[in-house]
Amino acid sequence: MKKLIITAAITGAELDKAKCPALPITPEEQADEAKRCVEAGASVIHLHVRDEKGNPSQELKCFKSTVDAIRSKCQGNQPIIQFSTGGAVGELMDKRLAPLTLKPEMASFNLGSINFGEELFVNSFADMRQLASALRQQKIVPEFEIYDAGHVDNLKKLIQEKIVSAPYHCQFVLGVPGALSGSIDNLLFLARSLPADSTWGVAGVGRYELPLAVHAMLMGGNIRVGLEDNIYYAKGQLADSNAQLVMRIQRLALELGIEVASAAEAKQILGV
Ligand code: KMH
Ligand code: ZN
Repeated sequence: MKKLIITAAITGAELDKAKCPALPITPEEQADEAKRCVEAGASVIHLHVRDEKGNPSQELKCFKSTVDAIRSKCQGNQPIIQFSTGGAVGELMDKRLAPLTLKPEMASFNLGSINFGEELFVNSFADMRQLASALRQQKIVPEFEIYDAGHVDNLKKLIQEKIVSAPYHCQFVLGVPGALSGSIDNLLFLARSLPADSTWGVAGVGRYELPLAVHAMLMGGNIRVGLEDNIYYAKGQLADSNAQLVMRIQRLALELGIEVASAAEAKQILGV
């Protein structure tokens, strides 16, 4: 049976410690949290970073200090580090691409524009072509972020244009206010709409995180959890840490007889 890849989205760009006291912000906090997540079964760290003031940043130097801290904390069991190229809402593509010269193993590839709460998260076709070219240049494996049903069609359009090539690692990010909600029907629809030669995972936002994760497990998909997507462990109970959310997935997988991929195995599966 296929091994389960768990991604931990540990920080994101939208939260602060006032809303989520457990949120790792500094390179040291992010590295400690990444290590705990890897020990709990995560093999991919989806990474956003902050500047000295704790604000979201796409500056190369901020990514570098966090990556260096993670690499030195996780010696002997290095996760795949996946840079966010989405950044914070409103950031332009040139800035979003700046840290890619650090050549992380993976980077997110947002497949279209959506309403993001009251704001707009813009990913035009021109943006996507620019991103694809930067990833190709640096030999970085993309993870295709799908927030809405039409984003699968956008992926197919980019395939037709030969802008991107197989295999396609897709992440359904469901439940963003302004995009597709996290119903099981939506997950089933998306999973059967993907192009051939795709793998997929699901990141449920907020209350969708756990039910979508459980369904994905049974469907042979991968799972992303973490404070970027969901700050609660249960209704009204804030999560203590990202690792707590990862550990729950690890336990559920164990009960179902599903093996969790190690970081080395995930690297092989994802071809990084
Ligand atoms: N912060 C969101 C607006 C990504 O990492 O590529 C976008 C995001 C996607 O988190
Ligand atoms: Zn992100």
